[in-house]
Amino acid sequence: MPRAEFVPLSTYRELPEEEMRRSAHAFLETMRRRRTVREFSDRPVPRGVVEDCLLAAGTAPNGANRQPWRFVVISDPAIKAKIRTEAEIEEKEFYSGKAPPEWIEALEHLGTDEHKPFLERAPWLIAIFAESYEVLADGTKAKNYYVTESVGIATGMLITALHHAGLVTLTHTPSPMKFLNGLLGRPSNERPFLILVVGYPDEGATVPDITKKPIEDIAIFVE
Ligand code: IYR
Repeated sequence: MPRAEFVPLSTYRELPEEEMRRSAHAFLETMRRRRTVREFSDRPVPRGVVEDCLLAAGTAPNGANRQPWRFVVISDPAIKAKIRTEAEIEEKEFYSGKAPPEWIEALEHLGTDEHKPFLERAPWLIAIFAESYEVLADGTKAKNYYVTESVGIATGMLITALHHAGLVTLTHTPSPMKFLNGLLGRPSNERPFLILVVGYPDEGATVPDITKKPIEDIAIFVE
């Protein structure tokens, strides 16, 4: 691959320190309002909003700029119903014996079970795939790098963008998710990463009363 041309960093914007502090803190407050929601309204969400959030996710840093993510964005009720059926088959197995007891116990406080009505009710499902390698026009394979890290970062940015737009999400990971390739017609070089459920919260939606770890528990400063 030819060496990239370099251009001036013209998009960077430095903030005066006071504004930097305010901005960092305001963003923290914004992010503290994000909650994973399992009760969705069926109110439609404009496709353009989802497109902008996907483009924001697509700005994510990633291995060798290969951008190894694919987002399959579904509003078709028939496809959503099929995803729900398949996911509930996997989840039923998970909750009735496949998952080790300590995993089930760790999930107890979240109140999850094998029923996944949100997969049909929410206006959008985004099935996120990680492209393990790219198949070039001549059929040869081009390796991708740090695929899981890259897709994880992009997914985090997508969740953040959707929250910033006033929507709620649920990261849903039926396991195994291989059925998504067949259902959505994706090739075998794309591995299902997760399903992001997107929409408005249902009226009266509730969330588990949980907290996030304080700074001492998540960060070690070496100064
Ligand atoms: N995929 C299952 C189980 C599940 C697992 C974890 I880790 C969670 O944080 C939540 C649920 C489900 O969606 O119910």
